[in-house]
Amino acid sequence: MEKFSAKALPIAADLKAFIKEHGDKKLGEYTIAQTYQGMKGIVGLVTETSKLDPEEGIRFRGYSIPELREKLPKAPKGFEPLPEGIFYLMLMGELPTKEDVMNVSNSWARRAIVPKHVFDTLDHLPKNTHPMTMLSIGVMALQTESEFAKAYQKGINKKNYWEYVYEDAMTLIARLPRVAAYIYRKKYHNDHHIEPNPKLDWAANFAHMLGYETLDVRRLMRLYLTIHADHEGGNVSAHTTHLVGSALSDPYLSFAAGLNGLAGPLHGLANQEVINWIIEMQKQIGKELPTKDEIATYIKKTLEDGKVVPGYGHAVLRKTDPRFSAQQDFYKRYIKQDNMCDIVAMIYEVAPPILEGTGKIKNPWPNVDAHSGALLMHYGIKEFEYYTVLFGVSRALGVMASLIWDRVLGLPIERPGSITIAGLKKKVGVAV
Ligand code: NMX
Ligand code: MLT
Repeated sequence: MEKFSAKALPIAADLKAFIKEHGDKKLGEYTIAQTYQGMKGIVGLVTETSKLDPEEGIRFRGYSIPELREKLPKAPKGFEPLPEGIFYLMLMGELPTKEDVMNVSNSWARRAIVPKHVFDTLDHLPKNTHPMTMLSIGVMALQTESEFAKAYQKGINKKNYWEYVYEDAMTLIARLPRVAAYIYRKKYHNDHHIEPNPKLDWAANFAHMLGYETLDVRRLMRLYLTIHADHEGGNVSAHTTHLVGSALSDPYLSFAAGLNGLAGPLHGLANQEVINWIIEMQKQIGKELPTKDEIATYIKKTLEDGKVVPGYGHAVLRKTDPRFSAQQDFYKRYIKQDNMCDIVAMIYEVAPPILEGTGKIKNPWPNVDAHSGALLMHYGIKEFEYYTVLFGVSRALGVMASLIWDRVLGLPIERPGSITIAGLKKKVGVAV
């Protein structure tokens, strides 16, 4: 925390001076259409942790995914980055050393004990509760532990908010894999739970608690939890966490809200949808490995039925998502042959021209969710209804790092204006 405050407090002071001097300068103009089309292209947020370029994809504090796979510290005998490293990078704005990563890992291991009432809460839910609903409820149950909420009730100086948010963020990230693994083992393994192993890194320990001990799954989990961590500030889960946090709702309340956004099929749930859609395709065609022509027909039918092709398109990206490419690379490097991954590759060849042909889909290329499920299926993690939980565990890293920055920068409550249809028409001189 000392290292962070030494870095962040001067930046916060500098920002205040910057806004005082330049606050009245224009950032841009926007149209009526943008107001109706999800505010796309309107810059209304400041997010430090990562920045998305429509052509090139995501950069975390300036580093692309291939660069991070090379530069971030790895576990002994590991080939993929440790997610502790990307959290450090997003929070501190600089690449961590091996020791920095060990410190984060140890801090999370020390904080990882989940209070019993969280498990009791999950145990009382109906068996058919969706894993994302369970995760959100699990995070809400963890909220009893919020240091920020307790301190605020006692009364604290604004200047110190960030310290409590930092504590909560670290504890929440530390406990999240245990809660997520509990949900998995409860739902799919008859409540046979696996105790954490504090000697393992965060991702390997998560894989262990899920019931997967191989080096391959550890590798996949480290990559998965790294690449899903953040996607600048405007995506639904990040923006929601930030928005709810701006009311000084504590990190647990804020993150649970973000998770509820991630649970939507146009956002994080798309990873579950992709596998569901491929399995349905296999059933309809009656083959495990359909041909490209058969896949094309299935895609066209999906569009004719007024449904989206899951895993394709993006609100900002206009090229293949580098997170998709990183997973393709993982497949080629470590797996080499798998029918489901081969189907993903065939869809990549077939889908873009068909989607482009509609003339309305702005991005015909695959996003992160187009590939992730196939890799998990390969290693036997076949319960695709659970996949968004993995995304959620990873997304905590980015949105919690951002929430700490929100409070250290002293950002106020978020409250954009809104307008009625009549108000809009009046503005452009159309009779109402
Ligand atoms: N399949 C069919 N139609 C699509 C697709 C798609 N993959 N992508 C966009 N469209 C449609 C979209 O529904 C809209 O139709 P209409 O005008 O009839 O309302 C039209 O194309 C224009 O949409 P865009 O401006 O290209 O996309 P938008 O920014 O509105 O939405 C997504 C972005 C990601 C929500 C959209 O591409 C989509 O629904 N993709 C499939 C779901 C998905 O993979 N989501 C995961 C995104 C990544 N993540 O993890 O969050
Ligand atoms: C994400 O990772 O949040 C998604 O790609 C969605 C987005 O960026 O809007």
